[in-house]
Parts: sequence; structure tokens; C-alpha cells
Amino acid sequence: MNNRWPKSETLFQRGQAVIPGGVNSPVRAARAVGTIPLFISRAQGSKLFDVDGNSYIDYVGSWGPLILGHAHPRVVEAVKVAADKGTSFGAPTEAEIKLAEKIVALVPSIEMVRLVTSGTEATMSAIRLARAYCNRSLIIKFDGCYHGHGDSFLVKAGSGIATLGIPGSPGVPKEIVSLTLSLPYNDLDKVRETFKALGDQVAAVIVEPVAGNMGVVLPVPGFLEGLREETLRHHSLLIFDEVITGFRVAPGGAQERFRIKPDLTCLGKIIGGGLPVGAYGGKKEIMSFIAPEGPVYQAGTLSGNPLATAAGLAALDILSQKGIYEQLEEKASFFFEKLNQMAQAKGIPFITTRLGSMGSLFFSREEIRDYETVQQASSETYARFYREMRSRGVYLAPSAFEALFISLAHSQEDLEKTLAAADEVFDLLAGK
Ligand code: HOZ
Repeated sequence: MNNRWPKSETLFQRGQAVIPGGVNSPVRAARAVGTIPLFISRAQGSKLFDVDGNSYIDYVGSWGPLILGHAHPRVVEAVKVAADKGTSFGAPTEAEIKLAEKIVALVPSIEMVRLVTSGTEATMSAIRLARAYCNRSLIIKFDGCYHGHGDSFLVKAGSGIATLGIPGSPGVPKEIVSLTLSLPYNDLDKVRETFKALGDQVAAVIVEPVAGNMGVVLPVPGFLEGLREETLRHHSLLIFDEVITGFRVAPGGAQERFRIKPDLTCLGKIIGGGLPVGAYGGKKEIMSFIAPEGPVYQAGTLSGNPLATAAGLAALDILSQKGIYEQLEEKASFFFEKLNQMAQAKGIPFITTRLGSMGSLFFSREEIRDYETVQQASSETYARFYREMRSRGVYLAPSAFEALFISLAHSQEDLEKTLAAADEVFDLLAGK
């Protein structure tokens, strides 16, 4: 194996004896890109440092939330101050109300919000609520979208399920699977047909308004609008999973960019500045169904945890400043445009997708519009690109089915260094 990473290799071997696959989340094992995972010792700004002393310009950003970069001083300070006062109370705090108020003020459709501990918890709770509110059982999702690892969502899912090339997961009862209908992303006709046949049984449509877990796939014009119309017509709920897009593509998420108000929204790690947190929220009338106000049970000792809440408040405070999203757009458009130009000049089948500071690189000539077209892109070429970039000090997602994130911490120098590395790797791919 590669001798640039002897300590990571040793840790990986040691980890495999006590942790399944040596990792606590499958994609990070880097199997899909034919190498070993790097063990990280620390991170700062745009950089990750591994246990072997190598540094990397990071484009994973903890899978999205680190829009300010790693260890932002204000976020770190907020966590330190909070930690001094106690790490968990299992009792309410004023900071939770402040964070909820901030979310309600910024996300257009959220009138009331419940804080949880992860995006998975948010989506699981949101569909329970939708089922109770509508008194129906079916859920519509989309192929290649990933809504965490709740049983109902492991049907033709993206992220690790797509990376491992499996349709779902053993251990999920077929009775549960039969309540989830997975349709092709961006195919409104299929949605209409399904509603025509089963509309009175559909509790909710859940969608990543910009898919980020099969790589980034943008909604075609009219798709999200069509989902809104169909769900209203059939008295089903529309749930936006904005775990990735929330506070990433605009302060109010994709719903602000596309001007569509879902009934419920799921948010994730970004509202905790990278600490473990999630949230789901929406119309008061629906959220009032949650216990103790209503009958739908959902609970958690770490919900609204003081460290996560403090980090989230600090991060969202910075994100609400003027000009932040313009800066992100400028960095990302420069980066993606240059990459496209370079690949094109070298005749490499390559296409990028992007909205704001999230995007993906596909080794394909096909337009990317759904899970099928994503699968036509070459994962083998992505894997080689990943390995070559990593050995040049650039850290990308270890799977062709994930997103690339630009943060405020990426400097012009970082972007140019990355482009220079990509230029070399494109040459290798072109056989020069
Ligand atoms: N499935 C996660 C990203 N979409 C990866 C989580 C992780 O490995 O941390």
C-alpha cells in the first residue's frame, strides 16, 4: 500500500478489529475510490491535516456544514464558552429558543421548529408527523435522493447506498419498503401518474430540492413547482430535505432560491456549525401535532444540546451578514468554470453541476438530470481522479455520488492550487 500514509494505514487496520469496516459511516472508508481512508488529526480553515503530517485543501467540509471552514474562531469560542457552563442538561435553555427564532426568521416556510440531533432523525420524524397529520401511510421519494438511514428511506437511495451499488438494506422489513414509492428525480409525469393512482394514500412527498447525495443534480424548471401543485391537489404534504441545501444555497435554503414553500423542512448539521444537530419545521398547524402539544411522539436527551446550539448560533450569525453568499458564488463559479474549460481543452468527457457553493464533477458527456444519468458517468475515472488529487494535496469526497463544497475559507490561492493539480490529473486521464 501507499507509504505516504503509514499511520493512517496502521490505524485503519487497528480500527477494523473493533469498528465494522474500520469506520463509523460507510462512504468514508474510501473503498469506492480504491484506497484507504485518511485519519485526520486536525483541521483549520480550508485545510485538513492527517495523522501522517500531510495537509489537504478540503472540499468535503464534513459533508457540507462547514461553510465557514474548519474551526472558525467564533464558532470555537462559542463552543468553549458553552462547554464551561455544562455540556448537556436534558432541560430547556434560552439558546434553543434563540436558534429556533433565527431559523424561523430565515427559512421562508418554517413557522415552528423542533431541534433534533441529526438529519436522519429530522427526516424520520418529519415523515412520522406527515403520516399522522394526513392519516395516510405512503411516502414518495426519488431515486438517488438520500434522506439519512431511516428504514423508510433505504429504497433506491443515494450516498452510501449508491456508492456501494446496492438497492436497499437487509434488515428493513418488506412491509416498510412497500410504503415507500421511489420515482425518478425530475420526472413530473411519473409523479402525476402515481398521484392519480394512489393520491388518497400518499402522506408526503419528500425530496432534496437540489439533490446532493447522488452527486449534485439540479431540479429541472417546473419540477419542484409541480410537486407543490400535486401535493396540494391531493392533500399530501411536501417535505423538503434541506439537510445539505439549507443555509448553503441561500440563507433560506433552496426554498428561498426557488421560491417554493414546502409544508415541512428538514435541516441538518449546518445549523450546528458542524456539531451534531438537525431540525424539522414547518407550518404551525402541522408542527402542533408534535408531543407534548400534540400526539406525535418524538424525543431526545441531546436535542437542543447546548454546545451544538451555541455553535449553530455563532455560525448562523456570520451567515446572516451581507455579502456572504455573493462571495461563495464568486469563488465557486470561478472554480467550476475553470475546471470545465480545462477538461474541455483536453477532450475529457467531463461535466459539472452546481448551485451556489455546492456542485459535482461527473466524468460523462451526458446531461445529468437523474440517478440513471448519474450512473452513466464513469465512477472508475472519478476514483482515479480522487486518488491522484489526494496525492497532490486535494481532499475530495471519496465517492462519485457525493457533492463538492466550497467554503468561505477557500482562498484564491487554494482554488488555484487545486486547479493546477486538476490540470495535471486531466493530463494523466487524457493519456498525455
Ligand atoms: N452519507 C454521508 C454524506 N452524504 C456521509 C457521512 C460520513 O461519512 O460522515
